[in-house]
Amino acid sequence: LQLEQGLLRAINYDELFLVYQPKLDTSNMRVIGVEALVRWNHPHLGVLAPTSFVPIAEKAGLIWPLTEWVLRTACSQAARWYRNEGLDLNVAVNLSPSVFSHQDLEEVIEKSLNDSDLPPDRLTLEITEQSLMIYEAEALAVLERLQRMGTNIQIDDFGTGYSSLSSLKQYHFQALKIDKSFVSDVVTSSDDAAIATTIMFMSKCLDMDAIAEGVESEAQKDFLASIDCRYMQGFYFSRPLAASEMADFIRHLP
Ligand code: G
Ligand code: G
Ligand code: MN
Ligand code: NA
Repeated sequence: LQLEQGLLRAINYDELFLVYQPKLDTSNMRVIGVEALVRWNHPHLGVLAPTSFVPIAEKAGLIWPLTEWVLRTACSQAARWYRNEGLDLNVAVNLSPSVFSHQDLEEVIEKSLNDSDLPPDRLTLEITEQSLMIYEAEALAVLERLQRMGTNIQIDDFGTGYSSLSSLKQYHFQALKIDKSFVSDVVTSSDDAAIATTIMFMSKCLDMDAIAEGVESEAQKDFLASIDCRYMQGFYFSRPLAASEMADFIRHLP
């Protein structure tokens, strides 16, 4: 209950902040985009990870104001990187399934883009398979309009939920993100290697990109490269960074 009450204050009084984890094209070591990840700088408990408060936000009906805050902050940061540092970065925001039931979702996304003057193709929405299952028809219609507007849609944690393979066929998403639970043992587990290889194959057949998440070692990177997975994200390349650290990170890439 205390976290719940604190969360409303956190959203309204800037106790939340975003960190940004680079996604790389490992064929040329360029950054293809960054994923915004929310943190809560709690006045007594210190910095909290989203796993400890996003579920609370869901239960307390605060996921919508939280999502609005994240969208607004991520879009204005992407615009600021470009304006102040000449960094042209695509920024990705995670959308919980429940926000698809909100009637203002499209409007808030458009407003976040307009207010920050960010071109729609610089925004990526990371959605999970659940969003496609629970809100199938509505979610697909909303996503189709958002994609027509120019935003990119990626399927997060791919392979961990009930894959809506029929919606993958009906609808052309930009990318599948291979969940880190398959990447962590991809070198030692033949099952995980088979799953990663299958997701790669499927994404190619469906003309989507695939991005491996949670890459922590050179061996994982090499295996993924061997199955033609060029897009990767993970601690091996970079932990999530403060906005102010991004220019330096990019400057020091090989
Ligand atoms: O950021 P971290 O590395 O701890 O992420 C943990 C989980 O929290 C991930 O599943 C991630 O997708 C989720 N998450 C991070 N930021 C956001 C956010 O802004 N909104 C939602 N809905 N989930 C987020
Ligand atoms: O569900 P989602 O993919 O949005 O989750 C992103 C989460 O994964 C964040 O909590 C982020 O900090 C975490 N993460 C990013 N890279 C790595 C990594 O290489 N290893 C592990 N274990 N977690 C990672
Ligand atoms: Mn994500
Ligand atoms: Na994920």
